[in-house]
Formats: sequence, C-alpha cells, structure tokens
Amino acid sequence: MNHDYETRFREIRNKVEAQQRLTLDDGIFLYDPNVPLQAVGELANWVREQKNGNVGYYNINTHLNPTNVCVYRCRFCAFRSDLRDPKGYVMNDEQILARGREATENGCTEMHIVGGLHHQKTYEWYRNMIEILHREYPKIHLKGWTAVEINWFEFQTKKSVRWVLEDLKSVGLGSMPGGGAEIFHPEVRDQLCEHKANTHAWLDIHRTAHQIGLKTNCTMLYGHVEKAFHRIDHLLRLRDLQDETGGFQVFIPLAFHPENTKLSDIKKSSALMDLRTIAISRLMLDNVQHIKAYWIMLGVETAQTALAYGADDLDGTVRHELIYHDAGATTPEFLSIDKIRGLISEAGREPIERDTIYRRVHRDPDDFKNWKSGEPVSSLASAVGSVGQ
Ligand code: V47
Repeated sequence: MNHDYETRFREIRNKVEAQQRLTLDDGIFLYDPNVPLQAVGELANWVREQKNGNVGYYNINTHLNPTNVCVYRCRFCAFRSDLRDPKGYVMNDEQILARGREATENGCTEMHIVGGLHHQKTYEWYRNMIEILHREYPKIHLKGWTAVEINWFEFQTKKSVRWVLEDLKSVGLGSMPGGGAEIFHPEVRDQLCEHKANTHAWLDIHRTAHQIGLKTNCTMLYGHVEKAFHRIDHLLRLRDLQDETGGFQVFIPLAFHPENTKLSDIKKSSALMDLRTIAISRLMLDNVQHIKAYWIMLGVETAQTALAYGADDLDGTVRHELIYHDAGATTPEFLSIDKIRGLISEAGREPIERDTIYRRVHRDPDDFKNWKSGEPVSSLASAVGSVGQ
C-alpha cells in the first residue's frame, strides 16, 4: 500500500477497533483495488471473531420453488419462465407435501420457499402451501416468500402488508428470506427489474415483518452493472433499517451468475471480488449479527475461505436449489452433513448446526432425525469466542 492509502486504511482500522461506524466514503475506499484484500479481510475477520467467536454455522435445509412461472422479467434471472414455455412448471399439493416428507426423512429443520409470481394463481394458492406444509410437518421451519412476493400478494388481495404477513404467520410462516433486494439504488434497480417491488416497498415489508415479530434475512445482488457506490449505498440502507428494528438476522451477498440471463455478456465476479464483498459487508453492517457465505453461489472453496474474511455461516446442506443452477452454477446440488462440517473444521472453525432463527440444534446421536432447537447461538458464540483468538 502506498503511504496515502496506508494512512487512510489506518484511520478506518482505528474506527473499527473503536467500534465507530464506517461511512459511505470509507466503504467505497475499501473497494479500491489498491487496498489489499488481505488487509480488508484481516480487519473483517477481527470483527467476525468479536461477534461470532470461532464458530462456523450451518443448517440442514431444503428448497421449494413451487413454480417458475413469473409475471416479471428481471434481467438477471435464469429461473423464470412464461406460462406456455416448455420449461414452465407448477407443483401440486401432493408434490409439495412430498417435499415436506422428504425433508423430514432427511432431518431438515428448514424449508426455504420462493418462486415465481404466477398470474393465474391466487394468493390462496400461496397461502395454502404454507398451511398444508405446516399442518403436516409442524417441526420444519418455513422460511418463505421474499418481499417481492409479499408485494404481489398485497396487490392481489388489496389488503395491507401487515394483513398479509399476519395472515401468513397465522398459518405457519416462520420467517422471510432476504431475496428480491438486488441493488436498492434506482440507477441500478431500474436497469435490472424496473417493474417489481421498489426499494421503498422492499424495506417497508421487512420493517412490517419485524414489527409483527417475524425475523428476516437480507441480501444484495452484485457483480453486474453496479459500482462500489451502489453496493455501499445498499448496505447503508440495510444498516439504517436494522437500527430501527433489529429484525435482520443475517446478510447474504449474492454474486451474479450470468449464464442463461439477459445479462449473459457480463463476466462472473472473481473470487477476490467475492471475498472483498464479504469482508466489506462485515465491516459496514456493524448491527447485523451474521454474514452468510452462500456456498451454492460462491462455490465451496470460496465459501470456505470466506470464513476467514468476515463470514460465520455457510447456509445449509441444501436440496433442490434451482435459481443458481439454472443460471449456470457448477456447485453440487447438495452437500452432505459430513462434508459441510468438514469444510468448516478444515477452515479452523468449530461447526455448529443452527436452526433458521439461530438457535442451536441438538440431535439424538442414535437417531439423527430426532432433533430439537435449543439455546440462541448468541450465548454460545461468547462462550467459545476465545477459541483460536
Ligand atoms: O432475489 C436470481 C438472486 C435471490 C440470479 O435468506 C441471482 O437465507 C445471481 O435470496 N445470479 C434469491 N443471483 C436467493 C436468495 C437467498 C439465497 C440463499 C439464502 C437466502 C436467505 C436467500 O437470488 C434473488 C436474486 O437476488 N438471483 N438470479 C442469478 N442469475
């Protein structure tokens, strides 16, 4: 680093160590390739160990994408389909319940449910899915419907966001995933997905979810047409809402996969960019407890490395993921529990299974499928926080 960069970086390090907040300019500076990734990563790792000790979290989960038919045509999406396209599908109740059964047989604690906005399906169809899955498989946590879907339900039902969320919660919705955030700044959002839920709607839906006691996750889609400014602006908007509600559990930076999308001429982001984004997210989002390195999207090697660059969570074993695999992801369809634990241990972290709302999962050693959720992991991280420090 040259002298000026070193001075500026030292100022940022001092701020982080003094638990002062980083600004928009600080964040943009950290994206400058003249600031060594190693330095940014080391600082983020320090914060990660302060917040989450030496633990690497994972969960045992499955995905359900009940339809890919979607009214929107987001330019980054390879998953969506038109109604009459041979690729288009809609699952029936029997197929949906079969997924619940399979999840139970495989010891899953979570089902992550998202899909397209099918113009011929009513709100009741989406609601019914949650209701029947919850009725048949009440132990499985249903993390379902992004803010984009909730916005669509609001449009369909003509009811308020609060009404929709309370209604879904009453039939078994456990929390909401962080999808649909993309990039909040209109300069970019308007180029990617001008028609779907806008930034105000996305944030307001998460605010309302938090107000009624639903925890949610948050994401950012990067590596397409955005610049460092847009990424940091996005993180700051999330940080502001988190100051207000405290309802975000984890932030997941999502690297754009260009294959089979309308942006297929864009090159996929490098591992260096992915690690830098993980690290900068950890530094900017001082009020979000967890940073997830989603292995499906990053690839297992980068996700494993990310555990030393600010991330403390690898998401799950994952079954039936389609959104990234349709967009050319070459990662496996599924990781075994031994494999995901092995990746975490090999990275020098202690693998701990969590449930969707970050409680420790305890399993019967003689009957793997017999599990229960225990204490919040926050108590745990402080207890093991000194390991490896
Ligand atoms: O909103 C879609 C992104 C999101 C592509 O909450 C793409 O725990 C890259 O939000 N290349 C859905 N990204 C996935 C998501 C998610 C994933 C894992 C965990 C959680 C969580 C949430 O995926 C979409 C969009 O931002 N996406 N297409 C693509 N071609």
